[in-house]
Amino acid sequence: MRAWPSPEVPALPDGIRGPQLRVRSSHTADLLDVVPTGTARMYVCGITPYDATHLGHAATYVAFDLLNRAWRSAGHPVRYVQNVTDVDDPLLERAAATGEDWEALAERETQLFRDDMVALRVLPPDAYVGAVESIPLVVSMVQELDAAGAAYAVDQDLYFRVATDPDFGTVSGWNRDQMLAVFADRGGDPDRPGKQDALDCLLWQGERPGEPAWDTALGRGRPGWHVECSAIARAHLGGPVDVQGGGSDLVFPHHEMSASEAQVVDGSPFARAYVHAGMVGLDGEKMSKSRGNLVLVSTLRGEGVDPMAIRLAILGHHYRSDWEWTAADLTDAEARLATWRKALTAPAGASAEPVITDVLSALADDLDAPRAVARVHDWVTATLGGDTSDDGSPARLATVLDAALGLAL
Ligand code: 5CA
Ligand code: ZN
Repeated sequence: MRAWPSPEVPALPDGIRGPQLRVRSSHTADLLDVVPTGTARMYVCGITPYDATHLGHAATYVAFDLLNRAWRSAGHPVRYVQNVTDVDDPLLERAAATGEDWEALAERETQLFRDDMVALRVLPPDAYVGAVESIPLVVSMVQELDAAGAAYAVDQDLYFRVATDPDFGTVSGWNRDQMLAVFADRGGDPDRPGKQDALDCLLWQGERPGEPAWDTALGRGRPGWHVECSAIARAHLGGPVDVQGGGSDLVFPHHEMSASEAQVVDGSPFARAYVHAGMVGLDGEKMSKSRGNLVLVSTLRGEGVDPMAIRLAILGHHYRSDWEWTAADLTDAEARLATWRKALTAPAGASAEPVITDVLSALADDLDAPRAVARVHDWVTATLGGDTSDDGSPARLATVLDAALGLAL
């Protein structure tokens, strides 16, 4: 599948390099050094394209864009893979409800997502991979799971036996009760008769009347959700990946299951770090397509909002925190952006070198964008307050903000 065009990433000014990156992973209590050996490899779960990009999606993809940029600032090449869940229950249900062709719906919403990512200056993945085009990969992975004794049939469907992974549960660190409490709400079917364990998850779904299906060695059907991501990540990155990413609603079951499935066939951990972005809410509820309480990036863009103001508003919140989107987030960011532009296009400003160091350190310290933003804002205030002691400093700082924060001013 086509990704989207990349924004320019300027080289950091001479002599400037970011520190090594540390992030929080769900599977361990400590901050983790994510220093890749050779090329850094990141897999981030992509959209299910049945409705347009909302601020929650945008915040999650901006978070992993910061991670991608922090690695690059530290001098590491990065290989980044993202999927598109272009066949799954929510997409088919939406298409059935509106009478639209499911493929047309997926293509339209994927294109809108690409346009939103371009506007927000999010670097594209090196491989942008759909579930449909990955069916052969999924089929061969399910066959490997079957050969490992980790798959069984219930009617026409195939299930993953979670008990075959001795490390099942270590990605989330959740106990069985916590898992069972959310499994049904997050695509699982704990009560289906014939399953060996309530937590076993679908690998392959046999054809249902009126739903799309493909002829494969597993019979006619379509892929389960979790194995889609493990199969794509294994084929396009190899394992273990340095970072598996997504929003915190994917910690369980999605990231637990996809890691387990890969671990059973590979005999090694799926990822070194499992990094999760917090949930963005609106009016006290998680922003979600199924709830319909959405602020869409494309709506804001259509109203003429500068995408850099949207990005700056997102950067004002730490990626791991849950936060509420408010209209004030945007108006504050718009006002801030105007003052930043004034200071950063001046011929001289307050001393920039310590600010550059602090911005890169903040980002390397578990992607602390709010700290970086506050530091820049202090510099802007000093510069506009008349401190022009450093010739050329605005241009140097502007380059770093573009490369590391993705803010083209
Ligand atoms: N296709 C699957 C992943 S394989 C999926 O979860 N798609 S999605 O469209 O529902 O979500 C896309 C990404 O946005 C996921 O990483 C998800 O965790 C994240 N996300 C969804 N809602 C929010 C929200 N309210 N705040 C922050 N991130 C969110
Ligand atoms: Zn995924």
